Amino acid sequence: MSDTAPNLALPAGRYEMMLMIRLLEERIARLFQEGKIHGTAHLCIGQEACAVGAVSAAQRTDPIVSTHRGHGHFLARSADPAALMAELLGKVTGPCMGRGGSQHLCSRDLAFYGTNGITGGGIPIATGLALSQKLDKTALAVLCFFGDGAANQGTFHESLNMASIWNLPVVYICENNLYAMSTPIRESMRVSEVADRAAAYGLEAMRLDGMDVDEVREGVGVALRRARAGEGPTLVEAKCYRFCGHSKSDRLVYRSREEEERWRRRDPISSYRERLISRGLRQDELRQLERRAAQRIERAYEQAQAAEEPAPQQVLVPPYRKVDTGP
Ligand SMILES: Cc1ncc(C[n+]2csc(CCOP(=O)(O)OP(=O)(O)O)c2C)c(N)n1
Ligand SMILES: [Mg+2]
Repeated sequence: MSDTAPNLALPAGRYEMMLMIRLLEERIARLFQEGKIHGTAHLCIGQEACAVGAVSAAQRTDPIVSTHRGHGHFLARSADPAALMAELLGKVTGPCMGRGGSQHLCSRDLAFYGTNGITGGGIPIATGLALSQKLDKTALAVLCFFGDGAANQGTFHESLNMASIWNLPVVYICENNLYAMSTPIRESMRVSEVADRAAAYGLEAMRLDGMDVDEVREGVGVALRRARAGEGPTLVEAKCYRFCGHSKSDRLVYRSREEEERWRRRDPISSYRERLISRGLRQDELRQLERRAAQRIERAYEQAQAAEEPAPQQVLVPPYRKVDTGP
């Protein structure tokens, strides 16, 4: 097998990318415990199908706006785990030269307009990006990720209204993992689904199974085509579940082990593996691909570990590094 980046247009490539995200985040969790990564990090373990499905439906130059839970979005776009790892370890080879970290991770070269520690903070940024695509008459459409908690922020309501009246090329993707920190969605909104709110602003609504990478890819693909055709924005709700705590200090007292187990049985990675086998992919091919994904993450860690720390005199240099955008 070659060592080119996983091809997300192919089912095996989507499987490999989901696995890379999972393995990278498990590595990140260990590095946190060992005190090698500082600050905070929110893991998307369990939500990989949303990231890979949505990003795989977009063109490489379509702008992406992410959230505080954004490692998966970044990796799906960049396919460069070493850059992400370096950023988290504060090394100069990170896309923000180690100064962005998990919560301020961005790369103009990748049209990746940032993870964001402010709940709902990315939604107006995505809306502005969509307005600029329209004014500049580009053929690009924006992917805007956010959580169910962010759908209760004013930024969500104002942005959706504005995007709707101006018919902006943007796809709003709510990764509804049923909780905002410890608050279950049923305690924070009266409507049963975030997608119900699309009607209030005259947007198309789309409800997707966020544990199914192909369903997300297909649905977001339809929404992107609508956006590009000038048919306006869509509010996509992808129901999913985070398998880990909200962040590193969460004891998960607000949800039951039974609920977690129910969702774990729908693990987006193992269930997709079964689907690929039922469609004729051989076990040994999958195992080879799994070994390669694990090697890629280990190599990424070694490269990031070996990279330089930023020099003090670099502090005034704008924190952007050119990222290899591949072929
Ligand atoms: C404006 C703002 N308010 C509160 C917080 C604290 N906070 C961090 S993450 C989070 C929950 C976000 O929930 P959701 O949007 O559902 O995303 P998830 O963490 O579930 O992916 C909150 C309230 C914040 N970061 N920013
Ligand atoms: Mg949530």
